[in-house]
Amino acid sequence: MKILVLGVDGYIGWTLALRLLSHGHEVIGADNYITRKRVNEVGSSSALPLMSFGRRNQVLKEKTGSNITMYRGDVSNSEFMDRIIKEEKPDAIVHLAEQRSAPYSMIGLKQAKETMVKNIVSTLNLVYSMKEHIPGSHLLKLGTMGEYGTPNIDIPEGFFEVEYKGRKDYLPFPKNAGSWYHWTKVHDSNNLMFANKVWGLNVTDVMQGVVYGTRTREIEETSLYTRFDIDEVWGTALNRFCAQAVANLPITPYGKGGQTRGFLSLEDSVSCLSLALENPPEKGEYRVFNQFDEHYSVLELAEMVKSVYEEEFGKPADIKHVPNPRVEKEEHYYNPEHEKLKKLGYRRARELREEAVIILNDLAKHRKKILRYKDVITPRTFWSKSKSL
Ligand code: USQ
Repeated sequence: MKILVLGVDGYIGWTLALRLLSHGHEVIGADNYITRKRVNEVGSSSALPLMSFGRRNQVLKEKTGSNITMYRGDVSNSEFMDRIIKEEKPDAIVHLAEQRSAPYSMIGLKQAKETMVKNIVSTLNLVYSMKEHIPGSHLLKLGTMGEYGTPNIDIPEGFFEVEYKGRKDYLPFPKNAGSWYHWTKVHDSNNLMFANKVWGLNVTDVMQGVVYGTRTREIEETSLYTRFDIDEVWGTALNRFCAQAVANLPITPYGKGGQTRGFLSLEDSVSCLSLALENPPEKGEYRVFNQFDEHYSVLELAEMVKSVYEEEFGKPADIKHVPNPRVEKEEHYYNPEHEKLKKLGYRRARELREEAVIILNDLAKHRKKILRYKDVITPRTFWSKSKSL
């Protein structure tokens, strides 16, 4: 298949491209490298060495004989989006080119607007371009488990049967996101459902949990590393906890730490996305996958990292509950379904503890670099105090 990966320079985009190439697909990529810039702006950097895209693509060619055809640009620019789709006419498109940080979207109005506009407009550009040039291709769009929020009932995969005042219907499950970023994904999902309804576009909307990990099986050397963020804006829970342990900083569950989320490794994330691409939806179908392996509370993950670091590495690690910068429930029910990908053949690659050992080992080699960024690890973006201008 010819597959276009939008956001190919990102944490998941790069590793997915490596997996797709290894499966014999042709990969076209697009990116404007904005995440590199935004991470630098908060005084941070990838904790692992990160070569330029061009250099990584060159190494890829030398090692495997194939690489990515790259387009540099912003997919919220409709002319740019349209040009790639028209020139390449891919069989499938993976849309990962959205602003992906919840804290970033909560800094203030400027960041909230940027997140809203860029994310929603890029998806709109894409569906219009697909309708015009490749109406039969498959759009695999990255949404988030955070679209559902944390309701006090089980969460289905996208739709559920509901009975109200004696009548029944099969409806989208209500969404209740927790940041401006997460709401953009809800708005995207609504727009995709509508594009499917009016034009019959083939869509897989992936509700993905929090991803952790430093590598996938294609990454055996540092020159092919993907980015790995640890600061309070761009880093995510388990990755941050491992970096904190390695840097001898306290591991920071926010508040009580009972916040429960679906998690999955980077290896599993790219396996699931490849499976979804290689098993496309029916013609004219809009389908939703809940993509995570297991759910954990952040305190459970903090305790797991502490115990792995102490038992396997023989080093001490501390856990410190810090005031929660976010507005979210710290204790709640959480039970989302996640069967559809398993039915397609998804099995987790490794146990959580094994993956934590790999992450801690990789990070330990770059401890000095992590220590350079220790000041941006502590939370300072507060949901309820975001700036008005
Ligand atoms: N958390 C801590 N301590 C930390 C960092 C986070 O307790 O040092 C807690 C947060 O309060 C939250 C949970 O961990 O309850 C998850 O936060 P996160 O920063 O790991 O992830 P989140 O902001 O939810 O966003 C990340 C990705 C986003 C993706 C989402 C999937 O950045 O792109 O959509 O995970 S999900 O969380 O399922 O919505």
